[in-house]
Amino acid sequence: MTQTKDTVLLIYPALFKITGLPIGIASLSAVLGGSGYQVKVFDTAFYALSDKQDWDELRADRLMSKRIVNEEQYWKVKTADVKKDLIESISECKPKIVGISISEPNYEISLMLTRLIKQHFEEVIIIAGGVFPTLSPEIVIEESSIDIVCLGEGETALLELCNRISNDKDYHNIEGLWVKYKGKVHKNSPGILHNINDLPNPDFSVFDEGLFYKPMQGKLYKMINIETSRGCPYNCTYCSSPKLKEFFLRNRGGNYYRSMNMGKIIEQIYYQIDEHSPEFIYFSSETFLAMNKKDFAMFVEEYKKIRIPFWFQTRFETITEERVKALKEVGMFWLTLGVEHGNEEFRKNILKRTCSNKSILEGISILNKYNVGASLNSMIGLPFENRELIFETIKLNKKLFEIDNKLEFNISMFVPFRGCELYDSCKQNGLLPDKAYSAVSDLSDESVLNFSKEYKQGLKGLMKTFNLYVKLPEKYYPRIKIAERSDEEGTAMFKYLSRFLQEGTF
Ligand code: B12
Ligand code: SF4
Repeated sequence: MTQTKDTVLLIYPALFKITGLPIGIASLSAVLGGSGYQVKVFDTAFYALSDKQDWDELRADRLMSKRIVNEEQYWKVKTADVKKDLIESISECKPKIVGISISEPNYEISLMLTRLIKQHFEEVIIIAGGVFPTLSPEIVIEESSIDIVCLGEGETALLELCNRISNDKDYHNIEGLWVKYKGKVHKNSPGILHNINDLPNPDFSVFDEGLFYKPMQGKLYKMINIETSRGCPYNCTYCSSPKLKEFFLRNRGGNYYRSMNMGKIIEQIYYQIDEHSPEFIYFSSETFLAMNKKDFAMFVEEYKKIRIPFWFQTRFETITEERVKALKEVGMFWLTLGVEHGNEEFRKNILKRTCSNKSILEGISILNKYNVGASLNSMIGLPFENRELIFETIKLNKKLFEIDNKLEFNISMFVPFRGCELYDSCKQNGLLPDKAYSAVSDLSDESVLNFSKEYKQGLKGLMKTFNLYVKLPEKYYPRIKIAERSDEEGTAMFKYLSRFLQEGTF
C-alpha cells in the first residue's frame, strides 16, 4: 500500500456554468493519487465571477438551444466570495504545491486566483499548465505570482516536481518545466509525450457533483467523459490542436495526435460506469470517428452490452451511413459537428477545412435518416469575411435545417487564440488591437478584431439573429434585419420573431 504523502491542490478555473469533466486535471490527479499524494480540486464553475450572463442562458436567448428545466436540482450557484473560499480551502488542506490549468479564455480568472494565493501564502509553489502556458510560456512565466510553467503534458513532470519538493530536493532542472529558482528562470526542454495507453484511468472522484452534469436537449444529465484520443489529425487555422502537434513535433519529434487502444477505452468505460453510474457518456476526442475499421467494429460489438446513451464530436468527412446505423443501434444520441463557414472557398483557404458543402448536406441527411440529432458550430467575425459571406453561412445552415428541423445551430464570434495560425494572420494584417488583449471566450458577442465600429455592431446583430435567419422563411428577412438592431424597435421585433420559433408557428 502506498503511503499518503503531501496534499496537492489543483485549480480548475472554469468559466461560469461551463461544466463537464476536465480530463487533464483528472489525469494529473490519477497519477499523483497513484503515488500516494492527496489531491484536492478547487473549481470556479459555479461562481458568477463577472457580470456576463451564463453560457446556457445566452445560448437559449440566442435561440441556439432549449432553456434548462432542471438546473436547480444539480447546479448549486455559490453565493460566497470565491476569494474567501479559496483562502479557506488552502488553509485547510495546506498544500506545498498548487497547480492551475489554464486556457486563454480563463487566463484572467487564473491570475486573479494565483495573485490571491501568493498574497496570502507566499511559500506555496504555484505551477501553471494547460494549452495556454504550453503555447505562450513566455507570457505566463512573466507573471510574478506563477513560479513554474509546465510546457506540454504534465503527468510525469508534475509528479517529479511533487517528489522533489516532498523530499526537499532541488527542482530547477525537471524536463517539461520552466522554473523560477534562486532568481533565475530555468527553461528546461519540453516534457515527454506520453503513451496514453499506459496512463491510469482519469480520476473524476476529485470533482464536485455539479461538474458531472451537462445539458442535453434542455435537461441536465450526469455525464462522464471517456478519453479515446489526444490531439487531432486535422489542421484548422483557428484551433490550438495543430499548434500542439507542431509543438511536440518540433520539441520531441513525436505526434501529439494519439489514439487509445480500443481495449483500454473499453476498460475505461466499465471502470467509470462502476465508479460514477452516469446517465450519458461523452467520448472525449476531437474527431471521434477518425478511428479505423477494426476499432470501430470492436467498439460497436462491446457497446451492445453497455448501451448508455452517448454523444461525441467528429468531422463530416468521417460520417458514413454504415457507421451511423451501427452506432444508432447501440445508443448514439447526439453529435457535435463543425460547419464553421458556408462558403467552400473561404472554408478551405482561410480556415483550412476542405470538406465540401455537398458532404455536409449528405452527412446531415444520413443523421436525419437514423434520427440522430446534432449541434452544428459556425463562426462569424472572421478576418477577410464580410456580410455577404456571413449570409452564405446562414444559407448553408438554412439548407441543413430544411433537411432536419431538430438540429441545433451554435454561432460563435471568432476569437484569435495566441499560437493559432489565424492569430498570426490577424496580426500581420493589423486586425489585432494594439494593446495586449485578453482573449475572451466565444461566449462573447463583441469581436476583438480591429473592424470598424459599424461592422462590429452589425456582427453583434447577426450573432443575435443568426437562428432567426436560419429557421424563419425568407419573407421574414426584412423584419429580422430590424431585429438585428439593439434599439427599442429592434428589441421588440426580436422578441416578437423569437416567439415564432419558440412556439413553432411559422
Ligand atoms: C475537452 C475540451 C473542453 C472541455 C473540458 C475543458 C478542459 N479544460 O479540459 C469543455 C467542454 C468543458 C471545454 C470548454 C471550453 N473550451 Co475547450 N477544449 C477541450 C479540448 C477539445 C480537449 C482538452 C483535453 O481534454 N485534452 C486532453 C488533456 C489530457 O490535455 P490537457 O487538458 O491539455 O491537459 C494536459 C496538459 O495541458 C497539462 N496540463 C493541463 N493543466 C495542467 C495543470 C498543471 C498544474 C500542470 C502541471 C499541467 C497541466 O497536463 C495535462 C495532462 O497531460 C481542447 C483542445 C485541445 N487540444 O486542447 C479544447 C480547448 C482547450 N478549449 C478551448 C475553449 C476556447 C473552450 C471554451 C472557452 C469554449 C466555450 N465557449 O465553451 C470553454 C472554456 C472552458 C473553461 N475552462 O471554462 C480552446 C482554448 C484555446 C486556448 N488556446 O486557450 C481549446 C484549445 C480548443 C481550441 N479552440 O483551440 N473544453
Ligand atoms: S477538426 Fe476540430 S479539433 Fe481538429 S484541428 Fe479542426 S477545429 Fe481543431
